[in-house]
Amino acid sequence: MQIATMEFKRPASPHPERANWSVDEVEALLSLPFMELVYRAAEIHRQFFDPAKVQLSTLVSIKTGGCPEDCGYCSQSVHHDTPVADQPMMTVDEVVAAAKLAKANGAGRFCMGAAWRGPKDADLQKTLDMVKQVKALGLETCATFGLLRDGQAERLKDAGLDYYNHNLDTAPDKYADIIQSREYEDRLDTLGKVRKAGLSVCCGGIVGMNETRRERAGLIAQLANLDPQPESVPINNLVPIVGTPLSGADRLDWTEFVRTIAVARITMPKSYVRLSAGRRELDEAAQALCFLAGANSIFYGDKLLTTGNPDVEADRNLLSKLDLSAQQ
Ligand code: SAM
Ligand code: DTB
Ligand code: SF4
Repeated sequence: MQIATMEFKRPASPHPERANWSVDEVEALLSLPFMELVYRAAEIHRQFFDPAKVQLSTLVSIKTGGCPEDCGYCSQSVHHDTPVADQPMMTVDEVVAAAKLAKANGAGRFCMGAAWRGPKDADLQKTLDMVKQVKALGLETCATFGLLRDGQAERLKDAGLDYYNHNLDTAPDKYADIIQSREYEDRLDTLGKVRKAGLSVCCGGIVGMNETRRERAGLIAQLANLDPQPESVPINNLVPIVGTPLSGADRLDWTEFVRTIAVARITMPKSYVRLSAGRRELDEAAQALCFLAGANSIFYGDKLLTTGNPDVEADRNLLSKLDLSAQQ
């Protein structure tokens, strides 16, 4: 029996890319009947992407712990008594070995994270070699080093960096409840520097921090109103860390997580939406719904920065069961 290949019908765009989303509009989308919301997001996803492809990014923490910032969710802040200790920076060889493994496992992008408020120039210098050598392996490169000072984004770009990850994390009016050591404006300033240097922007946030649906809408409106919109939008579900102020946060219901993904897809139709931290708490069926609702990227590899992620084997099985494949 011959099975007809499905043709993707491209519906007319319901809206051009736009940078004037109001929080009310985004909240209204989040509040649509669940099935209607997923359906609309899936339609838009098909308009701009091959829905059978998933982008795979592998993370490595090149400098773990001892961070002077006080982010209420983070295992690496010196302000919280967590099981994560301050460790020295990885060597270039160690980072390159991790990148080779990521490539052998099928990742397309390698993301280097550091527990810094921002890089000192001497530390940044050491990372440039990492970026150069990882890029030379044929991987896309991403870095997340915190706030950048003038000139630092350009140096990363010259070394071969493709993406800079810098999250807005939550709604502007919720920020001070979560982080006191910096302001929303500081994050926006670094995002501006990253854009100006010609780097691609990876910018998303965390849900499940006891925020309201309206506050989730506030985060998404901020992300969608970045002009141009970020190329990559990681949506993290809080991984509760013992010893942090948010360790006891109420778990977000999985349907609300799927809603967040769907609305990110609708409001940022051309961005990669990454199903990020917290995936171990989502069963396969919920992850499948996230892919249907427009997620088209994951963190791939047994570890995130300091916490676990589904192992490579489990992800391969899941993608295979869903007839999804890695974007080359
Ligand atoms: N220090 C840099 C910074 O804050 O930009 C880079 C590393 S920081 C760990 C990167 C991102 O990881 C944060 O912006 C946040 O979105 C996410 N993150 C950190 N801890 C998390 C947690 N416990 N659960 C979910 N996401 C988390
Ligand atoms: C992002 O949005 N999520 C990643 C990456 N960018 C750097 C980090 C998730 C961290 C989860 C908690 C941990 O492993 O410490
Ligand atoms: Fe430091 Fe980043 Fe953790 Fe905040 S999220 S404490 S800046 S490592």
